Amino acid sequence: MTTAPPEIASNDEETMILEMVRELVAEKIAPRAAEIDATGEFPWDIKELFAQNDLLGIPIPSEYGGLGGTFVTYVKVVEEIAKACASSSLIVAVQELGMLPILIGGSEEQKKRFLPDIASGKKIAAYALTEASSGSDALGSMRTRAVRNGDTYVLNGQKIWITNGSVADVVCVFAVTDPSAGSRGVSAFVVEKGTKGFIVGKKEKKMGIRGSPTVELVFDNCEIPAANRLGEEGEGFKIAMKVLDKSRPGIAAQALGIAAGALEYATTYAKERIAFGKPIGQHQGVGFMLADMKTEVESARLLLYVAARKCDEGAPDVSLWASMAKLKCGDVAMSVTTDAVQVLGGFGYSSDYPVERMMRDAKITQIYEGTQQIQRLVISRAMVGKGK
Ligand code: COS
Repeated sequence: MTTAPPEIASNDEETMILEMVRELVAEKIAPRAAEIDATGEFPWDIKELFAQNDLLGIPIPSEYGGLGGTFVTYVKVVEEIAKACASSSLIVAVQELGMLPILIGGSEEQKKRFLPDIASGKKIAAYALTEASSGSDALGSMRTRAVRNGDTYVLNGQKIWITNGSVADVVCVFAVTDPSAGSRGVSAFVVEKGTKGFIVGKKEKKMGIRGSPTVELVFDNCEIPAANRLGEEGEGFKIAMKVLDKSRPGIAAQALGIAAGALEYATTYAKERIAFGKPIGQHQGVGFMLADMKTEVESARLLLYVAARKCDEGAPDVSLWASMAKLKCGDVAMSVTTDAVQVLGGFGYSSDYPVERMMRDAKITQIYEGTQQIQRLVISRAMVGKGK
């Protein structure tokens, strides 16, 4: 058992939520995880389960229909779900990612219009920044254009790698409104499902998080009301970056949960599997591996909870902490799941055991919401500046 330092320990309300989540995970999510991975289908039943239990709007303020909870609670919930099923945890994490542009950049009217249905789970939200030629270089290579036409904007372009894009009702899309204005030439828009010219394209076939649909979105003369622009024209890139500051801890939480789930499984296995007359965990070769895995998971967890607290406080150095948490947790997810497969030996490599799925799921946490290289860029820029 570990005792959390007081500043990150749960209060009564959070403890209640986490107990409820642990029960849901044990009863309804863990038994479905392998099947969700195998079929690669979006688990609508689990999305409903989250909606019924108010887990889709944890950090949305109560005046907009959310739980009004903290980011600390939110990341702990994502972590608990990811221990059993990374795809399911992404339903909670991407609902947050998709609503954040509205919470951060939206007017009072827009927040009242969009957030309650997202908080209740009636509508699914997504976030569309990435394009074929602009992943890490999100700003410099953005091609999607939005052109003002009276009371509307007409969007043309393509976004790729959009998590939940095919199931989303509300997508926050970033597009260039002024190609000559650099970072001040991007604007943010809410595009609603069913809008003419909003087309769901190719679905990616992925190594992991297979129950989470990742798709291309095409905007073909897609005309949306100007009332769906978030913030002023030209404020979109800053909104996109501020969103990532608060969403990267969610992905860090997913990564940490995957690592913790794999560690738990490997530890139980190492206590039960006998070799040379005793449990393999009591052989130094395996025992020391478990010790390193445990130390990595616990240190990643501390970093993550501090980053989440920074989100709650609106701390000026939130980018730095969010990126450090994402970097550490993503790397820990990859190393711990790889070691968990090793602890299980041949069984670890079989899909009859969950650790191979966890290892496949872990990889994406080093790639999306900013690669590990981008996190290092953000961290080092916070330390020594950007330069030319
Ligand atoms: N909060 C507020 N504003 C921010 C910001 C933040 N966290 N980060 C950057 N900005 C602002 C800068 O202050 C700058 O504003 P000005 O032009 O007014 O000075 C502007 O945004 C451009 O910033 P910068 O010059 O740092 O942009 P770069 O093109 O160098 O790129 C990185 C910045 C690399 C950090 C950004 O492109 C990035 O995060 N890329 C990865 C994107 C990503 O995570 N994709 C995954 C998609 S989501 S699944």
